[in-house]
Order: sequence, then structure tokens, then C-alpha cells
Amino acid sequence: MLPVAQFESQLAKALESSASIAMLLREPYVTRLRSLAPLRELIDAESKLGPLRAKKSAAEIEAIRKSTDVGVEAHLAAWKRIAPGLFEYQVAATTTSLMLERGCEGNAYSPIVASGPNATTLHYSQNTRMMQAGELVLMDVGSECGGYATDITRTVPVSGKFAPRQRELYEIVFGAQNAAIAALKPGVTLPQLNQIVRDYLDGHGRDLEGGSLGRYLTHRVSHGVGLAVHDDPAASSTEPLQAGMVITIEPGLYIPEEKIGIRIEDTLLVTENGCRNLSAGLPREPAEIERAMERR
Ligand SMILES: [Mn+2]
Repeated sequence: MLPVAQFESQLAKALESSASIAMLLREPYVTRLRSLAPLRELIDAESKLGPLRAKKSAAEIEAIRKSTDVGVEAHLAAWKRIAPGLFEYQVAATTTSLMLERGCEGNAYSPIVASGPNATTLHYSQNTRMMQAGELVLMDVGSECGGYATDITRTVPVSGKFAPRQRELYEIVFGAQNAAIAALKPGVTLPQLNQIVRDYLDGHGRDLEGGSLGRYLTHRVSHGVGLAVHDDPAASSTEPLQAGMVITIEPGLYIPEEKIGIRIEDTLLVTENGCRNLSAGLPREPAEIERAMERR
């Protein structure tokens, strides 16, 4: 690794013995390299760099830990404000403000604050709706600090208490997440984690027609996290996980007929013997969430 300041001189040296340049083909870097070395072929380095990025160094893990701590704090700041009559964008503003206050770059991705029926829309990020009493609000909000992302989702009751059906479904998503976290260790693959979650959802609870719930999970439950919030190639890998990788576990249920969407997402480090939940500081248990919201 070399300092960025030496980039142009080192590039000139490297080009004396190399015909082509392998790089991530992203702007504005492609344009810059084409002007520095107009006659050289640019090759996509994605497939080479991806595996190098999957396993994090100690310094990277520390950076993700710090970013995750700020993400947890941002969620807690939002919980303090959530109440009927507040707009989704006000919640997003509170989380973004906290991140900037802590010296982070800001959000690692467009914050999703999805109340009531909006939570059944997977990538809803308009954040324009006024929250109503008795609803849930899903917050998928993560910070980027020192170049490293974190990815955290919680779903909490707008009025501070889960209604019985909300709690029943929440407990099922929570159980599915716990099953996947319990299985997370080196050697496990992302497709296996998906299967564990889907089996759990299919084995617990029913929809309004008496059908099983697995089909209401409409996305994969895990991806790598690092310099990018969806850090490739762990995002799509079927390779066994290794200690030092950082991934999310994010089961969800999105049931339009009931206007309920629930996701719980944490950022976890794979360790030699299992895993460490880096976002464990943010309550996941329904009773703990209710207690945290009571303290407002
Ligand atoms: Mn995610």
C-alpha cells in the first residue's frame, strides 16, 4: 500500500513494465486515468479486489466497529423522538444529524424510515409520511465513518408499545434472526443462512389465510459490509465464510394485506468460533425496545 500523494509518480513507474491497468471502473477515476495514460487498456479489477476486501484487517474491523457505534447511537436518538404526528423525514434528519455530529461522513445509504404500510415497500426512501398511532416504523439507517459503512435496521412501535399481532410477527422475525446468528461461524455460507431464516419463518406463525410466512421474505438475509454497505463479493458469494468477514443478518416479513413490514438487521463480525454482533448495543427484544421507548 502506498500514499495517494505518490499515485502519479508510481503509476508512471508501473507503466514502464505493464501494458494495462486494472482498476475499479468507476468515475471520476476512469476519466482521470484515461487522461494520465491514454493509450493503456483499462481492465476491471472488481473480481480481483473483491476477495481481498472480504476479510477485514484489524484496523478495518475497528473502523466498522466505530461506524456501527455511531449507527446505534443514531437509532437511539431517533427512538427518543418517534411519536404519532412526527414525519418520517424528521426521524431521518435526526439520525443524519447525529452521524455528522460524531464526525462521520453521514449516511452509508439513503436512510429508510418507513411507517405503517410503507414498510412493506422494500426500498422505500421518500420518507414523506406522517406516522400514526398504533403503527410500526421500520428504520434502515446506517452511518459511514472513516470510509467504512454499517448497516442496521430496527422496527419499533410508533406509540411505544407493540400491538398483539405486531408483537407476534416481530417475535417470529426476531427468532429467525437469532437462529441465523446462532449458526454464524466460519465455514457457513450465505445461502445456508438464507435457508435457516426461511425454514424458521415457514415453521412459525400464519398469514390471514392460514398460509406459512416464508414467502413474505422478499430479499436475501445477508451481505458483506465494509468500504461499501453492500461489500462485494461477499454480497453474492456462496463461498464458506471466514473469520474476519463482516456481514449483515437481516430477516424480514412484509405482509401488504396486514400493512405490516418488519425487518431486524445487525452488522456482525465472523470470529474464530462464531460471531460478534457489532450492533448489539441497540435493543432487539420487543420488551427491551418498549422499555427504551418508555424512557423518552
Ligand atoms: Mn442490509
